[in-house]
Amino acid sequence: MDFKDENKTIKKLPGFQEVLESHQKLIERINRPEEISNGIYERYQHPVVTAAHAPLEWKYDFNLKTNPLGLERIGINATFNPGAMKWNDAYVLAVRVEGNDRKSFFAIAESPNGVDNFKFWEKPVVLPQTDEPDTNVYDMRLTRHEDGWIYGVFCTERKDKSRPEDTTAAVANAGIARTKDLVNWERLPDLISNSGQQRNVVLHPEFVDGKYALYTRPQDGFIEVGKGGGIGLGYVKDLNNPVLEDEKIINHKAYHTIYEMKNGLGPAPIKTKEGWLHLAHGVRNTAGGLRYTLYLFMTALEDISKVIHQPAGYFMAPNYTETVGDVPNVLFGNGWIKDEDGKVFIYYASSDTRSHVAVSSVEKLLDYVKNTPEDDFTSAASVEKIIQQADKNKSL
Ligand code: M1P
Repeated sequence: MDFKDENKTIKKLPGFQEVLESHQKLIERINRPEEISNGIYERYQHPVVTAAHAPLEWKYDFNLKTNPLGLERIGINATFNPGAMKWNDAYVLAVRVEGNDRKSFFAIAESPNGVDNFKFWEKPVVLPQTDEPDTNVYDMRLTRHEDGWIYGVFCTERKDKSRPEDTTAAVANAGIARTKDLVNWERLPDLISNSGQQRNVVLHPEFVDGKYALYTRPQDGFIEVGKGGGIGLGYVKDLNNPVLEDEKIINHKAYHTIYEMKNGLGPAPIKTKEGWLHLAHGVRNTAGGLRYTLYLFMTALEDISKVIHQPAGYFMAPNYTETVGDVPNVLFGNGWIKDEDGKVFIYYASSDTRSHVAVSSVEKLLDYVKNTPEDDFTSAASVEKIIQQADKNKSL
């Protein structure tokens, strides 16, 4: 890396050429699909965005006078849970970047092909504040709405002031911002709902009866959903006064499933001829802690509150390397992009640490949601389905 001294002459510090070169190599690394696939989607060999992708300009003071030893000044810990959309023919991610200081923020990373060469834009997103500043923001869902705006709905977290003695007590709600260029953002008021807390709130891309439709996840506490939980759907007349009305759970938690403990919607749904495709995460408890996996379901075109297909179990679960990270055993997906030709790029993060892509198509995802057996909630019923399939194959 080149450092400039006071006289603006460029000096090379020992070791920094290597830092620069390895950063460049990482960004330009070609990503290929893994050799083995289940036919439904192809996972890619490398994560698409890691903490090491963060621009060196964010991390280092390049001035030789103020940084004579060439030390990193601001550490980046993780890059995960990205929202996604197509932007001027490029694939862009609104990445949750987390610094060593544990604060998350959003930054746009762009790739020409959706699977590699992701490069952060020059500066992170500057998010305007409401009257009550956010302590932390994360997990932005991008929605290109038919009203002409691009919305970013995200989680805003603040200290729970009703429990001053507990330094871990927090309140989560949905923050709402909108933009026309992904650079300049306008902040709208936070969601106003009857639930104690909200996370995983997602804006539907179309009006429903002239109203904005929002998928929600009402919860009693910060981690525990308590009596609440499930993926909800409610309506807002005016996003300048976003009072959520008629909130109803459309996709419930269920005993002994992958979403036994809680669930939440991922990105805004993809519209297909046969219904709206949804990607969500389900959480179950284990002796080793919570396990987050991804699942799909489909809702009706004429009634977005009606689930018409839901395969049993998970669509994607953490593989061996993905289980490792800051919060182990987590896959979380809040961004996907459908191309004109029907290809679908599913962006997901593993273990709250780095972001990946898996590629599928609308055709395959529809086949998956329609033809994968649904959950009948007992071991005996699962065995019966396997035997039926094996018998059918025998008679071929
Ligand atoms: O640590 C796993 C995930 O936990 C939360 O998701 P949920 O509210 O569904 O439990 C979020 O903090 C998410 O960012 C995180 O990845």
